[in-house]
Amino acid sequence: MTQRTLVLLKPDAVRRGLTGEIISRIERKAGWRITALELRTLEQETLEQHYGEHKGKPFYEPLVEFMASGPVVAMIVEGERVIEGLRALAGPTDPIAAAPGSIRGDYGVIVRENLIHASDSEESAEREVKIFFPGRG
Ligand code: RTP
Ligand code: MG
Repeated sequence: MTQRTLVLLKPDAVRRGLTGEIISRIERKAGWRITALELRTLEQETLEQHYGEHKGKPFYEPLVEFMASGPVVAMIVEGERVIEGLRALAGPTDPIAAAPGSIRGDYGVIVRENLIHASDSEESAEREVKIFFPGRG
């Protein structure tokens, strides 16, 4: 089942110089392809659309502030079961609970600064691709 997903390498990943490492893990998965890639500082409006489901939660404001604190790398990744696959490669939200070998498990400590976002379903992927790459909707 070929799918596409929206991936963000969060500002902590860019600041720490981990984007190359993370991108090469994605590229090494057989049959997955990066079909769009951009370094971009996110506008408030984009973040409100992207994280709308979390509005009102205690972590929402600090999350949006963190996500606007520096550039992110936004990507579309396409390939076999890539939605589930990228969630597995990222690991669970809390990096301390994430297994070594996953991106969050290898590099993260703080829940908010967990390096990577990957769409959590086909519906989210389509919605998020349109937000970050409107021309690719
Ligand atoms: P993401 O949406 O970024 O891919 O991460 P996720 O699905 O694993 O986690 P989600 O529940 O959607 O939360 C979005 C992001 O908010 C930050 N967060 N902070 N308790 C907290 O302080 C807290 N909980 C979540 C994380 O950056 C998380 O990835
Ligand atoms: Mg999420």
